[in-house]
Amino acid sequence: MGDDRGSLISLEQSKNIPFKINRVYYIYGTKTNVVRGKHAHTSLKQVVVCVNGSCKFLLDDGLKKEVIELNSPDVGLYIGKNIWREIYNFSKDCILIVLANKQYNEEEYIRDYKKFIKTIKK
Ligand code: T46
Repeated sequence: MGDDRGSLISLEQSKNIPFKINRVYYIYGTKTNVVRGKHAHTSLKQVVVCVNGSCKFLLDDGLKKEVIELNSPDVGLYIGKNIWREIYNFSKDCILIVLANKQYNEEEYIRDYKKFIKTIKK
């Protein structure tokens, strides 16, 4: 919805975000050599937008791995449940905004890769 003044992107639940938004958080100031994530969620759905800078997401469903570089504020990455993610190669100016369908709940995190593989095979 940009115009000659610049760009504007609107995120609306059940319109361009495929769930009810219960939480928004953002990540910035991550050091370049840091790897974030290294976990999966048993029920959480999220959309991630890199509104500034860039980083890479390794996504793994236990069968296939895919690397996606986020480097544009007009791209949203949807991550459903039971997807292992590792986030790395952060540029100094990287800012991620994340919309989530649930409030924060550490109990639905799987932070051990072997446990993740066991869970998805059930
Ligand atoms: C994901 C990536 C992109 C909270 O208290 N509330 C929150 O909403 C979140 C997300 C985290 N926390 C606490 C839990 C930890 O003590 O903040 C600390 C850092 O969280 P975490 O290690 O999970 O952060 P990341 O950057 O590794 O992962 C987060 C999300 O957890 C994850 O779902 O996809 O950002």
